[in-house]
Amino acid sequence: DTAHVITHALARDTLSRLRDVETEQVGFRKGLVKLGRICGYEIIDGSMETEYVEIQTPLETTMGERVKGLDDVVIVNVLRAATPFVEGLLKAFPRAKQGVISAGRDEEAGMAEGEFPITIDYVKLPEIREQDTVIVADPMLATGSTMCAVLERVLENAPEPEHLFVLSAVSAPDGLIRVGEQFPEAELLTVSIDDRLDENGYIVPGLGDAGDRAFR
Ligand code: U5P
Repeated sequence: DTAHVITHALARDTLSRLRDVETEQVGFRKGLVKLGRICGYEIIDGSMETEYVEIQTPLETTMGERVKGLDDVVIVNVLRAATPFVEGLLKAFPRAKQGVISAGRDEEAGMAEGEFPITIDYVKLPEIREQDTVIVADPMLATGSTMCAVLERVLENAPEPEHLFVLSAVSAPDGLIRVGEQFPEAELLTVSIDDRLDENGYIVPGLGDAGDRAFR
């Protein structure tokens, strides 16, 4: 019970297209944008409250609802694969602030004891406040090495936010366990928990290298 799986039928449909090796770059990017939007709606539905507001329709005054906290959202884009995913999230959270972290696995160094060394090149984050909902998005959570390095930077010198979501499209059990152990306050959200990691640290069945499929 380490993670919450987003089971919306459109999320499963969209992820299946992303997995398909026949889905080329434009389709892949569009799919990630769509999946980001669906995941954003699921986050709102699952964890954000509404308040009642009086509204005037063209006919009469009635009670309506408004989602609370939409001004207090910070989305962290883990470059580069998360960029289209975050574009979709921003459709659900149009007033979110966006942080950017360039973090990547040193794949030349290789995987040792289930972890990769992580290089962080660029970090630009908005201020994080207690009332914020922070969403750290990376389409793939494999060994969890990237996410743990990113979360360390996001949380240093910041108060504990109201919500800290770690959002991935595809995750591996090992990575979820690692992130859950190192950051127990994080709420892990994913569209699929896949079977395993291969010897190169790729998720199987997975969808391949998300950054390459979106951008190369
Ligand atoms: N990654 C993929 N596909 C995989 C495994 C990893 O694209 O099957 C990339 C992702 O872009 C992500 C990072 O940023 O590696 C996550 O790997 P890890 O640090 O969790 O091992």
